[in-house]
Amino acid sequence: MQERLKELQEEAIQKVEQSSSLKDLNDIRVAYLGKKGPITEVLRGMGKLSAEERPVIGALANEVREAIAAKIEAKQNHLEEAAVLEKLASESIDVTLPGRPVKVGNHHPLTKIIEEIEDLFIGMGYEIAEGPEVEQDYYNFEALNLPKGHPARDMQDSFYITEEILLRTHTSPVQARTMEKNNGKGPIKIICPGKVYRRDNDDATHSHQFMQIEGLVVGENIRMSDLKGTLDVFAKKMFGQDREIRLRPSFFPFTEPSVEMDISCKVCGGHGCNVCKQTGWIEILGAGMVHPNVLEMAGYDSKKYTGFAFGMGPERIAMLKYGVDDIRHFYTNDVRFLKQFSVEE
Ligand code: 2NL
Repeated sequence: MQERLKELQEEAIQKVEQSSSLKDLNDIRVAYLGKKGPITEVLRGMGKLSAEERPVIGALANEVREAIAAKIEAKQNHLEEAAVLEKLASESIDVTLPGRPVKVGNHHPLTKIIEEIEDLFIGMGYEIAEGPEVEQDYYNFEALNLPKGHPARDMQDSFYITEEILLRTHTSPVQARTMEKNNGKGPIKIICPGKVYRRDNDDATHSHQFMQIEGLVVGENIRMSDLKGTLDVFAKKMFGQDREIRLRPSFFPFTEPSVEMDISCKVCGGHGCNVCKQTGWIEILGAGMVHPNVLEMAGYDSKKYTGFAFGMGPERIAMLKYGVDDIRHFYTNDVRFLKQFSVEE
């Protein structure tokens, strides 16, 4: 019987050594140490042994069982550790591998134009001012020298919410509000970008919703020459140092005198082509000296304070700068169009 136990121990230990998985180990455990295993069987048969043999065999059987159990446990620890190491090795990350490129979008062409213009004027000491798109008739028209019934209101046919509330037709009300807030004091140097609305039928050059950027300077001794110098800096920075500007007399109800600014045509160098409609000049914006009525309504003494203002359409600037032939491209969100502006400057 002692020999049988020794054999069992050797046999089990050999199997444990040869095992290569936790499942094998468990099978061995069940086979040798389980309730139906050979060692349990030996212990069960102890009753048949003599009183001298019993403690010897009992002690040996326990020894054998513990030896096998210890061997199984050691092997189990070893297998578990090996599994962890293997998992770690297989999951290690090579941090030196190049990353996968992330698809990045780009700014909308109008956003690019507006930010470029903002930066340019911030560089000249201007601040950005914004205001509501749903506006009072007073700030959109009256405060800008466009009383009710004024014929020039027809040019800015609008979307009315009520008799007195409308979608703003230009960003000028932001400037009127800023002047009012300054309580008759200068100086003011602001740029007002934003969405504006007009009741219009959309075509290649018209949109019922579009962008505007206006500028306003109010202070003492602000003169027409300041306006001209400012617009010259703007035109050259925006379209190239080789561009000339030209001011033509015009009319706006909120400025007096009023002008329209053209830049020299780069395509033909001034000789006349399709882009400049054979004139050598391209119209860019409207401007003028702030009308005394507008200054007075905002609380300024128009004898002491003067100012200049200008307004332009970013769509038009973008169309000229990027060669876009239809304003509707800016609003139909065709990614094939928008992607062409993906190289950020
Ligand atoms: C254009 C012309 C212009 C202004 C906008 C303005 C604002 C105030 C007072 C005086 Cl608060 N003027 N704005 C002046 C002249 C022209 O815009 O063709 N815009 C697209």
